[in-house]
Amino acid sequence: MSRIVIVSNRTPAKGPAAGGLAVALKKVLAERQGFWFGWSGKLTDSPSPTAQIQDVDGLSVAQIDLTRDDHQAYYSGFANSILWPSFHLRLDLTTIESHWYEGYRRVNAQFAAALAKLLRPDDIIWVHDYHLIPLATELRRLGVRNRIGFYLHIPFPTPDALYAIPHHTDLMRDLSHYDLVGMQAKRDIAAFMEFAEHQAPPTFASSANHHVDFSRTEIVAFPIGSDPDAFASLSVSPAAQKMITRMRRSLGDQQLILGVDRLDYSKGLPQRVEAYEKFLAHNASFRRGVHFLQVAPPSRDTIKEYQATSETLDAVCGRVMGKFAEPDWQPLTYVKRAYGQPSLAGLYRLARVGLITPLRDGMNLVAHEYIGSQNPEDPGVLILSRFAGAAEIFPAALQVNPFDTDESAEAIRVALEMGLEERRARYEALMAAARKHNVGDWAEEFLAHLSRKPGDSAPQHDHIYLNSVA
Ligand code: ADQ
Repeated sequence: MSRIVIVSNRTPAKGPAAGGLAVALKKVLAERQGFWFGWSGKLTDSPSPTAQIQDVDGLSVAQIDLTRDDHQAYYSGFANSILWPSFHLRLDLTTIESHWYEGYRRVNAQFAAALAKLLRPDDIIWVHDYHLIPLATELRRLGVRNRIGFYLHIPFPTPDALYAIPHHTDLMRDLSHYDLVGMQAKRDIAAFMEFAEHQAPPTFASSANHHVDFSRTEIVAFPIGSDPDAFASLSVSPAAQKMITRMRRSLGDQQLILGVDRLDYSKGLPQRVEAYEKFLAHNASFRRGVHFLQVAPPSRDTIKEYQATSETLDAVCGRVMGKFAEPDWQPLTYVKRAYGQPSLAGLYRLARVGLITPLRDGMNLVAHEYIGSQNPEDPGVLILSRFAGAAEIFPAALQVNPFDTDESAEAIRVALEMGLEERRARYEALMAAARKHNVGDWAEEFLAHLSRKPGDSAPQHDHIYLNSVA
């Protein structure tokens, strides 16, 4: 059986895996042999031409170091100040520095050079996310002929947002050098098709001679999931119970409304707090009977747009406290730190409402985890943004437009007043969908596709929306 090589910006650390994705990919490697390749997290004066291989909890991990300048241009610059905001349709939050692109390509070339030395001819290579779009091009340039797949964890941009990215045609040509490109949702495939069919109009800086040929690349939607049954078990584990007991003590009879996110402008946090503010303003009888807990540890906090989001959130939370808090009742708690999965599972289980309202999201695994953690006898209600990839999987959630804070406020009221029968019916539909899209099957399906030799017939499953784009 071929080895599997997983490539991502960062590799897993020692200790329990932080998320379902890392668990599922570790399992793939344990079953199929292979290794994980990525950046070590170390910044050095000169780039490392060769990867250091080490054993991380029985997993073979190959890592390279990057120079400070390259990392800044590749990670904070091109990947997270251009690609991330543009792919999330936040062109207003992009910062464009032309030299970042060179750093981005340089790091991808460095990844390719170090990785190529470790490859065997029949290894199957699975590359993850927007940091590494050019990797297949760089590997092919070095003569690598292996099957190479790419999975985009974030949404694919609409054509206008794509055209706003410097060198977008080169990036799309990079995608055409993969054998398989996987995306989260039908929405992403549709946006990709839009580009593939019409391609970018020329500008004075780019000639018209840049048609990208996708005829050798399969583009398939593989919606990612979590392991809902693992969350069901975790949510009744002693660690989760400890969190539940602690929370019950402080909540008393109040119903918990919960948000869990990385602190990122794509997650719609200020809008969410504003929706809660409107809910309290319009439904005075609920005051003192509810509490909103938002868990949002900082991420990418060296980037100024992330600092600004954090400040906005501080201000909105302060405003709601000032308006509604009383000496013996606080409307919300905002916690800026991460929790381990068992504690999160406890919080999810206790929450009568899961408030998951990103402005745009590739999938949103918190939605899957919230569903998995519910008590089937007395489940909570998921309020979900229609702009998360998860919205395609979970029609039984209360879906809202996160920009319309009046609508989200009304959804909070409906969720809190929902009777047991409807909550159970919705939960059953949601749990069935979460199981169907579990992360283990997701990884197996992607790899089954990628392992096919050209000419083999396609496996039959309902994730395929497009086989190839001519
Ligand atoms: P993220 O943007 O990080 O991921 P999400 O899918 O919601 O978003 O979360 C990923 C993981 O982080 C989950 O397992 C979750 O438990 C954990 N997490 C989130 N907030 C946390 C907190 N406050 N404390 C502790 N853990 C927390 C990107 C894309 C998503 C896509 C995933 C996977 O942006 O759209 O769903 O990749 O493909």
